[in-house]
Amino acid sequence: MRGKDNMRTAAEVLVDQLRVHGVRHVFCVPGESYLAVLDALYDSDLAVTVCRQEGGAAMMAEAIGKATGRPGVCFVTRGPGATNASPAIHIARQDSTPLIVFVGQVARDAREREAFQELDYRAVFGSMTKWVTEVDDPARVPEIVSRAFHTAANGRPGPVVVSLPEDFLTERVAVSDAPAYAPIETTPGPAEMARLAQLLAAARSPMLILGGSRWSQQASDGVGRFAQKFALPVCTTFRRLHLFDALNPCYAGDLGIGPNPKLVERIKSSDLVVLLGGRLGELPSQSYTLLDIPRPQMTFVHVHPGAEELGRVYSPHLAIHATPTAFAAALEQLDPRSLRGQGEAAHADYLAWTDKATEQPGGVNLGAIMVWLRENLPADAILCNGAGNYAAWIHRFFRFRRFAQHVAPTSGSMGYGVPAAVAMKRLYPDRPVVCVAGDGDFLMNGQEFATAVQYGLPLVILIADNGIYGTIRMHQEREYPGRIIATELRNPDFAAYARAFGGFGAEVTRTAAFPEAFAAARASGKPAIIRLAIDPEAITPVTTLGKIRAKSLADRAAP
Ligand SMILES: Cc1ncc(C[n+]2csc(CCOP(=O)(O)OP(=O)(O)O)c2C)c(N)n1
Ligand SMILES: [Mg+2]
Repeated sequence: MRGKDNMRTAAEVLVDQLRVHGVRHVFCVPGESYLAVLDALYDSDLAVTVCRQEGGAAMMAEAIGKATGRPGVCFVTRGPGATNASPAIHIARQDSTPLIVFVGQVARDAREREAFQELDYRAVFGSMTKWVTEVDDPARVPEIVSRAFHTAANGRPGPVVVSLPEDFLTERVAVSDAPAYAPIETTPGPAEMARLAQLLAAARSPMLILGGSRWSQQASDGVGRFAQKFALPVCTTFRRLHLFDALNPCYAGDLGIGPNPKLVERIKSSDLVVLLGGRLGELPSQSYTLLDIPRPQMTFVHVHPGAEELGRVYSPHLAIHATPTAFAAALEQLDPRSLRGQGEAAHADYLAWTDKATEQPGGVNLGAIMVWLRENLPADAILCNGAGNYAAWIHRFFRFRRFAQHVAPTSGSMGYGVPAAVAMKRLYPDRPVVCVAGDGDFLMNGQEFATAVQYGLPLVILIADNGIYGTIRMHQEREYPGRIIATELRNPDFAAYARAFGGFGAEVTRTAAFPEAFAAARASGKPAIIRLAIDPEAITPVTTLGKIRAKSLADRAAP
């Protein structure tokens, strides 16, 4: 409770700083180490979501950072609370997402004794974060929190961890609030844009690749208009499909796992590649085979908000240190008159690749369900997922139309979809939210279904249940055919699981039954789980487990 002397506790100052910096949602699992912060939240108007595991809470905050571009915030307790939160910190790092994790710490006079649950956060999170710190002077809370927001959100965004010793949180202090942080837009220089115009005008087969963070709907629309004007083909990197309207006549598809071979060919044979916002990491670069390292084989322009990313892997012919938002605005002013790309042909390839679901073994065709969802979900619906082979059908067949319509980890962390869906439904109560999860993936954070029930969040979770850790089984059959170990799963009754938590549960064993089950899930008004009975043979949209095993055996038998 706030004192009458105009002094605030460090915890109260901290919560007031969150408000100053525009935070609306806080995710947490409580701990005795930061009771004073919880008490300060009691008096604030911030929406607090209490979760079942810090892994879920921190991923929810990360999802907020992804969808809004502003730091997501979570509070976890010391030691085990902090280590449970580490998957989300790693995701925020690899996905370039602004995230601030506040962690309880032992009292200042007990530090360095390995007190109860004590951890050296600088050592533990040092290589995973942009910044880790421990505050111990209440008067410096406004300064430290302000730096945390600036650091997490600016340049290449990423995670920040702030450790809060328990005893310091209740100390009273007279200190002023910091001003609100503002995102710093790094804009391209006129000489760089002039050079880019020359390169584009001279190119015969250019390609624009979009990735990374620091985007907005406006930036995506701006790039879309520029592309259309000059028929410039545009593709997206792994799990960044939402950065461009899939039905823009220049959209060429996404560079993920199992991309359209025609797209890969088109990029390899292009004479100019402009990479906007992304790092072109291992997955989109097709295991670093797409562009030569360090000097790409074609003229290569890299636009990135983090100066340290320019020249880190690829040595660009032209490096532009700019945020995608600022670059998109500058791009609209650019006039490379003679530019005429192959946008229409690239888009025709994309449409043909994604038009119809491929044939699959078993009663439920996940591709057909994605096609149904893309045709029947309202335009403002959000899709969330984690990692597993099931996601291949989302990437291939769902056509994302707007920014942040897809919330999923480029870092390939399982267990992300359920917490992300909870966060999206908390943030946007009026927008339909669908989570697609694998059976393995779902149970890594399935406990957060309880959080959805607790807050009355009617999201719909589709569990693609094939009874296996399918991705790993696929690799296993390729490398060690027939030697199946540790990839089979005996699953619970997922529909009954949903009902036991107080939600809606259903099961679909035939594709044709899906629309009715989906309608019933939505009509229930409750958080819902629909189990999809997927044949384990249906391992990717283009092949089966049996075929992978047979090929591997045949390759081994060959002299
Ligand atoms: C946290 C985490 N642990 C392990 C992995 C390795 N991994 C990647 S996909 C996968 C299996 C996913 O299984 P499931 O969710 O059932 O999807 P499926 O591949 O069967 O469609 C595993 C274990 C990972 N990516 N992330
Ligand atoms: Mg599975």
